Amino acid sequence: MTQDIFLIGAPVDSGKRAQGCLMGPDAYRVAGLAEVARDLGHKVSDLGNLAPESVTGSKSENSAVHSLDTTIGWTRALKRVAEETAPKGLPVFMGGDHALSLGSVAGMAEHARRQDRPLFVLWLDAHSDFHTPLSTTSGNLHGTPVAYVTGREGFDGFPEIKAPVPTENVCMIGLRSVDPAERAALAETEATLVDMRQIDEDGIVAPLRSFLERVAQANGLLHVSLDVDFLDPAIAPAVGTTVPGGATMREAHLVCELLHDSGLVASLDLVELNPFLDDRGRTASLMVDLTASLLGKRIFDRPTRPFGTGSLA
Ligand code: HAR
Ligand code: MN
Ligand code: MN
Ligand code: MN
Repeated sequence: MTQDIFLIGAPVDSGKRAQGCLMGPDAYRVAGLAEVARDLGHKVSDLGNLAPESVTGSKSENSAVHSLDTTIGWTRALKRVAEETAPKGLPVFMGGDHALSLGSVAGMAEHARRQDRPLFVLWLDAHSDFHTPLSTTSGNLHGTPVAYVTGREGFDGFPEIKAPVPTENVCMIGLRSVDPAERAALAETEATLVDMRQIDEDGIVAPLRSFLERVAQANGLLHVSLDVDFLDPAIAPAVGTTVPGGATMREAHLVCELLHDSGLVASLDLVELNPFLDDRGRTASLMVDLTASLLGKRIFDRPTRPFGTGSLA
């Protein structure tokens, strides 16, 4: 299955204090993301880099919160480009820090609403990113997108989300750094939370397959948000928030290979790459390799087991 792929550079660097993610889109270009996708037979358009809309005067009740105007500006711009590109193909958001998902997922939620289909979100991350601007103690808004898109309170000034993603449509895989306020809030939800211990004990395939099965049964659209820190920092050092004990090379490829076989992916974020921290480009190259697996690269062809038939449970 070949697709129309839209590469959207989103040099968002407002979601945390340490800078460098703004270089992410160009690192993906240098690492050959467009060429890899074309080699797999896809039609690829690089739309260049987006800029945030101009926003001034936003204020948060939480004095820790920083870069609110810029982050709201990015959210508006990204939401719009997601809404524009999703009806025509597969948008790939080349970040940029994880604050970009405030906009990409908000736009996909609107796209899904217009299609009258449910949106599902797969969050591949060490972190749950379930703070609100009121609960965050770091003030770093890259830790908030899942709360925003599921309709939690506290996002004054951000675009309205008409059809928030139900928490039962959210699956987080790779968790190993969850703050107390996030833990308490997540306990009130129906989100599927797959931490590293579960992956160690049961493997990464079982929870992913059962989630994909649910997406297929519901005729859902799937947004995948891949945070570099999902991966173990030994293989992916170019990230500000390294957390030891992450996914291995093969676990990550297997996730992407299964995502490809599912045929369900409607949009993709590549986030938190900080090229300033990379080691001879290897993190950028790994993220491109993983994207290749997600877009159909395989070692050998094999019969794919269909999703949505209930046969995989
Ligand atoms: N929970 C912490 C905070 O809110 C760390 C969030 C870090 N988030 C990312 N993206 N790096 O997952 O500050
Ligand atoms: Mn994240
Ligand atoms: Mn993270
Ligand atoms: Mn590969």
